[in-house]
Amino acid sequence: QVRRAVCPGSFDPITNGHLDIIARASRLYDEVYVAVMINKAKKGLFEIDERIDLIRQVTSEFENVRVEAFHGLLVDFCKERDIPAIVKGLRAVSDFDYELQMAQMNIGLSGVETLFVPTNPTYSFLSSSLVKEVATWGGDVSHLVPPAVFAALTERLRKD
Ligand code: COD
Repeated sequence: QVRRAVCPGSFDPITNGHLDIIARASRLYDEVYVAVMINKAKKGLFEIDERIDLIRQVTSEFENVRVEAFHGLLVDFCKERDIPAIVKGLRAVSDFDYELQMAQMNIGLSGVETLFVPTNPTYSFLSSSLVKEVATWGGDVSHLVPPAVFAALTERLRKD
């Protein structure tokens, strides 16, 4: 029996915090799917294809990690691929309320379990939105995202 898990998110863009969770999941499971949510209502800084491309680049060392887009319910993505577990990072108590709601909804909908991994304390304050905000105003985020993401951010923000 192949043990599969999914790390879902918006990944706009992927940060070192996301990457840490994906790396740890890849050590615990045989196959890890990184599922990039398509949200038509919310235009991000990066297109879905660009996010996927960046995630593939920065996870290329992990042979058991695959990256895919999804829309609709995460539990349907899981059902279609026979994935029994969602792996999420927990940064702080502030994440907990909403994450617990989603976990309980997801197990109620289809029996998919959610496992929480405590964030590496180095990244506990880190989010894609803060990275974008700081980078927009010229702050240095090079230690918060992988080099390929830093390059893409710099390029994107220069154009805008
Ligand atoms: N350290 C560790 N982990 C982190 C960090 C960090 N610094 N930052 C983020 N993470 C982890 C968290 O586990 C987080 O949940 C995940 O990475 C993704 O983060 P984001 O910000 O890219 O993504 P979100 O929060 O926008 O993603 C939300 C989902 C896409 C997971 C959620 O909305 C979802 O499942 N949507 C699908 C629709 C659905 O099924 N809805 C019903 C849910 S009950």
